[in-house]
Order: sequence, then structure tokens, then C-alpha cells
Amino acid sequence: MARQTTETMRLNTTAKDHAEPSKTIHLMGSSSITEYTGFWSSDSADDILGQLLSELTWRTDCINLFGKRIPIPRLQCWMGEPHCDYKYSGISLAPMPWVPIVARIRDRINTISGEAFNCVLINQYRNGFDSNGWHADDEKILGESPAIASASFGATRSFQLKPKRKGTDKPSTIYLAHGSLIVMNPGFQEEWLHQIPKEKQITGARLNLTFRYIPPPLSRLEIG
Ligand SMILES: O=C(O)CCC(=O)C(=O)O
Repeated sequence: MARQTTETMRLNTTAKDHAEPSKTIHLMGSSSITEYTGFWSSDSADDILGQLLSELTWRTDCINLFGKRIPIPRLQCWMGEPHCDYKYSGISLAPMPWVPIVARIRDRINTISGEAFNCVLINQYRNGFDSNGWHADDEKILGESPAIASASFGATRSFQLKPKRKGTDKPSTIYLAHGSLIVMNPGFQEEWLHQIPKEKQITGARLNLTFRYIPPPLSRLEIG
């Protein structure tokens, strides 16, 4: 799971909803990732996975590559407060209003993290052929040093990490299991890239929800 630049500290071991979940801190250079395995119990995670798959409206978005429109290798859904328009890799997303199951997930994550996440990108990896290439969640609209929380349901997938600065370091991997949560802490997006590589032997679906915070536009009063 870890490699040279990642130190891991296991802090405690319980793993039931509403109990103190198992927490591991991966120190990543001058930043860190906090990992909660079993943040949702297996039964709750099963229910959430079923509900999300049946209740959400999924979109297939396309990026421009060498003058062609290419579908991204996963389905997605963007949800959040009305002001949370989002743009990445040339894809423009207007937020769907919160559905109750996602709002409950958000509230639980906001409580444990002390953040105020107000929007979420939900990715559906239909099987191991679906993937998400190297990137950082460092769009300007997210502010200077954003925290990003990422919840996973369904098939366990490899979450690979490598520093932005060029070097010989091989990627390190955290395995994101059913019902787990990670928080990429402030500072992480500035220094590190992450990806979900293709793993063609995986046949099951995985849903991932990455929660973000987009500040509301300044009111006329605040602008002066
Ligand atoms: O699926 C994941 O765990 C990562 C998703 C991700 O990188 C993103 O939505 O920006």
C-alpha cells in the first residue's frame, strides 16, 4: 500500500457506522491523506451502492482529443448547491440538486472532516475497463489549497499517487474498498497527481463520490 515517501500511522481500530472508524494517516511529503476503512459498515455500504445505482441519472461526457470528441471511460453525475458550476478537461457541469442519500453521505463526511463540502462529482466505473487518468483536483474555482473527500462503494480499485515534480518515484497505491473514505488534506492537490488505472480483471462496478467546496459568489454588498 505505501512506499518510501508515505508513512502510515494506524490510530485506532473500530469500524462500525456511528462508532469511531478506523483511521490511517498517510504522510505525503508536506501533506497527507486520511483514510477511514469501514467508514460505512458492509450492510450500509451495500444499501448505499444499490440506491445510488438506481436513483442517479448518469451522463457520458466527452473530451476533445486530437480534434475528436472522445467519451471518457466512466459515467458521471455532478450534484451540489445551485452556484456550483464546474469545469474540468473542457467538460462543463451544472449541478443536479441534492438527492437525500447523497446529502446524508455529505453530512456524515462534513461532520468527521470538519469541512463544509457543497458539491460532489460521482463517478461510476462499470468494470475494470473504466478508469480515470492522472490529474489533480486543483481547478482554480476550488480555491488555493482545497480538501477533497472521496467515498467508495462497490469493487475495490487501486488509487495511485505520484508527485507532480518529475522524478524516478514509482506510483504508490491505496486500495479503496467498499464503504471506505479518504480525505485528501489541504496541500495534497498542489504536490500530487492521482489516478484510477484500468484493471481489466475487475468485473464489478464501483462508485466514487469526490466531495469538494466551491465558495458562493460574493454578494454586491461584499464587493463594496
Ligand atoms: O475514483 C476515484 O477514486 C477518484 C476520482 C477522481 O479522481 C476525481 O473525481 O477527480
